[in-house]
Amino acid sequence: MREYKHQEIEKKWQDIWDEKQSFKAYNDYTKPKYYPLVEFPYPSGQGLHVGHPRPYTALDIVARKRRMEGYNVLYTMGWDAFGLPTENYAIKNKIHPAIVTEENVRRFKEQLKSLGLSFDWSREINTTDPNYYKWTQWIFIKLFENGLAYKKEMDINWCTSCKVGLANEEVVGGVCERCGSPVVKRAKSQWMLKITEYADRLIDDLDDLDYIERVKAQQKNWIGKSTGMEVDFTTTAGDALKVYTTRPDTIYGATYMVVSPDHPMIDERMSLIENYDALMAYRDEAKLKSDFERTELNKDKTGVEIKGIKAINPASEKEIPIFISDYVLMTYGTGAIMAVPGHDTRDWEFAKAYNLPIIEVVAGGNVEEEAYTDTDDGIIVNSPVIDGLAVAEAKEVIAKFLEDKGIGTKKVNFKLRDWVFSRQRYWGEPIPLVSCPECGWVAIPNSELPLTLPEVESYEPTDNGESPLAAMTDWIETTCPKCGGHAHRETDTMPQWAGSSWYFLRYCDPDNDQEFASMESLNYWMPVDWYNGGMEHTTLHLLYSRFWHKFLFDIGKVNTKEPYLKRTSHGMIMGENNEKMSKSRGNVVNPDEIIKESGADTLRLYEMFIGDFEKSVPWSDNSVKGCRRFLDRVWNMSQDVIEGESFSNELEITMNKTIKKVSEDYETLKFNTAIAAMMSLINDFKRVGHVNKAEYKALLLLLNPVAPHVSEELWEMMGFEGMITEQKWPVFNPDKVMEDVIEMAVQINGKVRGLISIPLDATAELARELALADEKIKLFTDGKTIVKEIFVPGKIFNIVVK
Ligand code: ANZ
Ligand code: ZN
Repeated sequence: MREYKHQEIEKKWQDIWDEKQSFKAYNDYTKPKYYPLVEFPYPSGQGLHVGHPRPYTALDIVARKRRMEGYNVLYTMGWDAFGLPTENYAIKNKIHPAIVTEENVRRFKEQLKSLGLSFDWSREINTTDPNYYKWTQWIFIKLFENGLAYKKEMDINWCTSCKVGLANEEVVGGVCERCGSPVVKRAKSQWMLKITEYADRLIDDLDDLDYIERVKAQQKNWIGKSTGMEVDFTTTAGDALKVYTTRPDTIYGATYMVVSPDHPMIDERMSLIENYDALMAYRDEAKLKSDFERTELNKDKTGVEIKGIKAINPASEKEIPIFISDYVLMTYGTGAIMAVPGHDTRDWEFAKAYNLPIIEVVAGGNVEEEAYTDTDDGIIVNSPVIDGLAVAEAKEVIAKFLEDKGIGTKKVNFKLRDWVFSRQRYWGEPIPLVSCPECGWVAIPNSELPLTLPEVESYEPTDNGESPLAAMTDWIETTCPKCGGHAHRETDTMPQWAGSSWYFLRYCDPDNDQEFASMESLNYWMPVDWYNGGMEHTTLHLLYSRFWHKFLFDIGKVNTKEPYLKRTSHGMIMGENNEKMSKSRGNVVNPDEIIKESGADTLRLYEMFIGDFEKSVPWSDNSVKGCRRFLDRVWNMSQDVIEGESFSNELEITMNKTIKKVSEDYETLKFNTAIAAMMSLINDFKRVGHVNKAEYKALLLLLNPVAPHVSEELWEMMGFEGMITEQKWPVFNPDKVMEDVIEMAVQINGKVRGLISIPLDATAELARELALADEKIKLFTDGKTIVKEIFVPGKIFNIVVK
């Protein structure tokens, strides 16, 4: 018996697959297609993390199974390679980011190849390749031409350490998502993309998609559709102060108003305001806080009353004070609110701190103790126009009342903001626009694409917030494509999210130099059938790419309104002690070492076996060894295989059941239970004392998607025909998967009183014996006489007692 030498075997089959192009996706449009997709990695300097193989192996299993089921499968890989870490590394080590990228990609690719993933490497793409980003720039120009890209002076999130503007999504808990440094507000003119124009469609179209629920919920929350009213409150300054509220039914309880510290009314009404300086001091303080800090619950409420101006509550007609406070943001609604301390927690905390009246307008709580917010089924009180009405009805009646008075309009708001699309950094796609004093912003002609990054002396970001490209005078000075006059190039670059917003389209036709992909290839391959990726990308990449795709659909460049039919997500792999793996904790597991010591098949099997795919799991060296032992057993068993071209009688049911279980579990992310079923199959082989060729073949076929190298080797060693990757997926016989023990309901006088576990082919005698021994059923039969029994084999047992 030969030894299981994983290093030799794995190298051997990887070379054969390469040479035979076993996993090539053909543009053979007559075959049924399947397009599984995994998120392409950012090739960081750390190399592959053991977290990467988890999702890649999962969809590799699906891809391999689909090929065996007769599909033409497009499963491939690429590099999302623009971005800050590479640029920061380049700055520190004075190496061009393109060279750093090349080196990192080389290493990543070698590592991924050593995992035996069935990627079609002929379709590999790289977002930093000018032949790729030519099309990223082309799409940007289309967005610009269609009015969806615009430049705007705005307060942006500025990372004090990376020296770069960040999108809201990149600020987590008030700090930079990448480096953890504080984020402050800074005014800067930025390119923006109007993702908000797609807000409704991005929500509504989720209904038709097979995304896991938590992804749908997070996207909906992030877009944050809110239905309410804008209402004008008159002020003693003579003009109206407009608020946004989702609770117009509580208007009688509005005992004061709050405007954002940067609300324009403050400067507009400066002459009437008695404490302007105090307001300015507060405004300056608020600038230092992030939106997250400002709107957090459970923080001390602060604010300053605007002295000299009062407002009138249009329902109660009472005069009420106006405050500025940082818990009201200028960037949402109208930047002003009617405060209802009886029924809003933040307002309640503020009212307590500033001794403002709290009025109950929905009955049921105790508003002196806390805000009563759970009011969906409440009844309105202390509100003349709507007293006694239920909340839902009161909303309608008061809306009509305010509309009739001409001071209220219904309004829908979204939390989603337009996407800040420019970065003041070097290592990104140049924005292909020029600024002309005569014509304004003009796109460069297609013939000049790609607009490549020029070589610069230094990639260092500048303290004044300009991109390093701004120092490149030769490059900047250009002529206007429209009027031929003197013009300047845009020096900002695109954010890292640009290249990944459409990469799945490029995989369909990666070498096309006429279009980003031909319509023919898109018609065939799109949409992606199954996309698996990290939960952390739900509100960023996943939303951005859906937006770009919808836009491309609108301009007739893609054939489907959604890019991905199905979205699932994997849990993270943690350190042994359940903490995040990190260099500083010293708990990082290197996949190369596992592959070297135990083999890629073991690593793949282990990562699929380790636990519920959707949950995070701690690493365990011990179970890695256990997984290797399982493969050893499969290997050693090869020498005991006896003749037999069909399943033996003893194993027929077991074989069919295992095929069914493994096939179904692979489709529903239950890789761990699929593997457990194969482990138990081996025990069954031992139990009955033999395994024949048909049975062993089936096991190898089922195992192949998880452990492709060793299953190929054993297939060859056994002298089975062809390569295992060229075989058909095994099918089960539905007649042979019946359970042999079932749970049968027992009825006493027509009511189900208990369940008995009983063999499928049991007789009425056995059923009676089991039923009368059951504790629950005994309660109904003890001391009674059985007058009749009706036994329906395999279905139900009826007893009539007196
Ligand atoms: C009165 C009221 C009474 C409110 C009540 C709530 C409860 P969503 O659902 O998130 O859209 N609001 C409006 N603009 C704001 C801003 N710029 N900054 C902070 N808060 C703002 O929330 C809408 C509610 O948030 C609005 O309805 C308003 O408070 C507040 F029992 O008006 B409400
Ligand atoms: Zn011009």
